Amino acid sequence: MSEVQDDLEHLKAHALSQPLVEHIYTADPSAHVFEGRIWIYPSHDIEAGIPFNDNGDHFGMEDYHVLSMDRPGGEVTDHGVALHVDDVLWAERQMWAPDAACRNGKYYFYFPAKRADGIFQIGAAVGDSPAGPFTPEPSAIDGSYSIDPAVFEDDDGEFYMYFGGLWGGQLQKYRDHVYDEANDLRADDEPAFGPIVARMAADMVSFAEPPREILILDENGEPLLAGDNDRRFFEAAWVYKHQGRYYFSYSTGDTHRLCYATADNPYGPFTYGGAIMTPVVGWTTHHSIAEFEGQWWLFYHDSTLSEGVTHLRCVKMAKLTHREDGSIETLDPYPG
Ligand code: FUB
Repeated sequence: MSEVQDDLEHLKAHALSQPLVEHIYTADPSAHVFEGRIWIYPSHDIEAGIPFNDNGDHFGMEDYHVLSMDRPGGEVTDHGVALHVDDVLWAERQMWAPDAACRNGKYYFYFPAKRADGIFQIGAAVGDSPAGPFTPEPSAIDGSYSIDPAVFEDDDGEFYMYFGGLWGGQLQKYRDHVYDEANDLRADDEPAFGPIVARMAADMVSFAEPPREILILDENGEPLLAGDNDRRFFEAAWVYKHQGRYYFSYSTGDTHRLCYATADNPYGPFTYGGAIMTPVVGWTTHHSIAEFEGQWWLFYHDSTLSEGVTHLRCVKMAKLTHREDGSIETLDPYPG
């Protein structure tokens, strides 16, 4: 056994938790409690045979499966294909990290995909069951761009979509929400790119307002800088509320951490709070957070199931703890 394989075996043996399913590769788990059951909306990883690059073209996913369980540790059901790229008129490839929401008994599924011109947008699809299938809208959500939609329902019944991702996610190509191929990453001493937010319209398949950029501030109230790779937003937005505060959590991408920031309203600015999880096996790290019967859970992925292949991942879940002061205890995915 090589040294690398030896290390992987050790990490697998000492993992915080095990894959929720092993019959398919899954990633980017967005978890919700609908109708008293835990529903997980993951990416469905496949070996698409596309060479690796920094744009993530090797993440060539084509469809989505929905997973569910009646309780943590319960049997996980795979509800089969809920949506396929061939059924989406506007999309051509790369069905990346999705999310879902429920409003007035209807279920809405949100997903990023590349159009034929290679530009990512975010689509919506509608169904009558949390398991799908979902019927896609004929066009992408007007005003949406980049990747990784996460839809948060506030206590007043308003829904907000958070989205955006750097590098292959194309967020750096936008200024004031307009794409230009000539745009690129900001200099290290400039403010970091923020995630984007827009309130959803009542139809849940369009925005009620123009998208706006969110600021994440440091401990001195200054915007995190583009060169602050350990703390700045990269991709994989998620929002939830705990004890009246809004928690925005995300991946730092090239430094492979899950971090969070808090605010007193859904638009921010958010103030950086700390790390939720240290790096996992594999390049990407992407999560969601949900409460089930009074316990908070972190849903995340790593690449242990494929022995470290970065685009063949497996979703997992672990208990998450908020301290009395609202801060989050940092999890080590391989504590042994
Ligand atoms: O799964 C494809 C991409 O990898 C996601 O959209 C990102 O968040 C990263 O997990």
